[in-house]
Amino acid sequence: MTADTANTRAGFVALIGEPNAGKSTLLNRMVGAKVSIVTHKVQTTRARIRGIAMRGDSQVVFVDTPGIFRPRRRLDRSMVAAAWGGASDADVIVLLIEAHRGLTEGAKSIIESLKGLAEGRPVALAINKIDRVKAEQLLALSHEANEAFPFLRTFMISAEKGYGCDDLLDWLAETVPESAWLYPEDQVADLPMRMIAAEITREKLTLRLHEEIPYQLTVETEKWEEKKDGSARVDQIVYVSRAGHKGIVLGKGGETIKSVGQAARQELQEFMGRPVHLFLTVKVRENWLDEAERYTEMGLDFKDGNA
Ligand SMILES: Nc1nc2c(ncn2[C@@H]2O[C@H](COP(=O)(O)OP(=O)(O)OP(=O)(O)O)[C@@H](O)[C@H]2O)c(=O)[nH]1
Ligand SMILES: [Mg+2]
Repeated sequence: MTADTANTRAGFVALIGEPNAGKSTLLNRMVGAKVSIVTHKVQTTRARIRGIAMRGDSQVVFVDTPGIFRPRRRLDRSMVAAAWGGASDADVIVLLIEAHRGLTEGAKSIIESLKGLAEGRPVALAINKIDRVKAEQLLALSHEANEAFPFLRTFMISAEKGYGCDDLLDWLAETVPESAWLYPEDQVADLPMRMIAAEITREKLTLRLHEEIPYQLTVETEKWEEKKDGSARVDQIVYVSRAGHKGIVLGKGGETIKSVGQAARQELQEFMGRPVHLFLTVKVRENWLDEAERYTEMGLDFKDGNA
């Protein structure tokens, strides 16, 4: 054993579950910074996003994944494949289910797939959003879920309020393998800045736009320029798939895109701790959902075959 690994532990922990289960909220809570975007809508996260938490001598690298659901479009298939890829590469898997929704058909189907994939790896259950239910309900749910799968541990948590999160992190810190740390101690995310910046803008768009539109757009950081005064100029493109969507994203007199830009700039500035000039351009690109390059930009594998 080298001096580096004498007492340290490090490993990957995949957070998996149905869309909206609270995976990204939990990752941000564990890391203590907003690394992954969160909205009240399903299918917010599109790719694997790593956030790093330190606990004693352990480094726990959380892998946030897209929600697992029955895919319909090509993008859906890539997202679900990324989620399972995250789980199969991880040292430890945490399945999140929502306390108030219980063991849904979707959760049961994830559990069935987990049976083949777990292969002796530690798998824990996190019943999230316990702030939304009465304590009595939790025992029955925990029992039902543990009948369906031999979870090594069950945690009752609220990712939003923080309940139970310390216990979960303690357990993960002692469960990841003995290893040298995988990242510098002070690093919180493993995602290029241009991608974090694009995700922040996509979050603001998703929060302000309705129905199908958030699912039909993508954001890319096209240019990143460091200025002499310490600020950064960031140019992004919002790709929409229909001409009609462009007007909606822009809003009356450009109001919507303006408020999205302001909110995104503010958050990006807070994240970077310095001034940012953000420029958004909306472009119609009917086939972006079938273009391999768009998937590469998102950090997803492009799935061949019909969507
Ligand atoms: N009440 C309550 N709400 C929560 C809790 N954790 C997350 N939420 C909310 O649930 C919604 C979804 O949270 P996300 O973290 O985006 O969920 P996700 O699993 O990453 O969703 P996808 O990326 O779409 O798969 C947001 O509105 C969160 O604020 C919790 O502990 N309690
Ligand atoms: Mg998410």
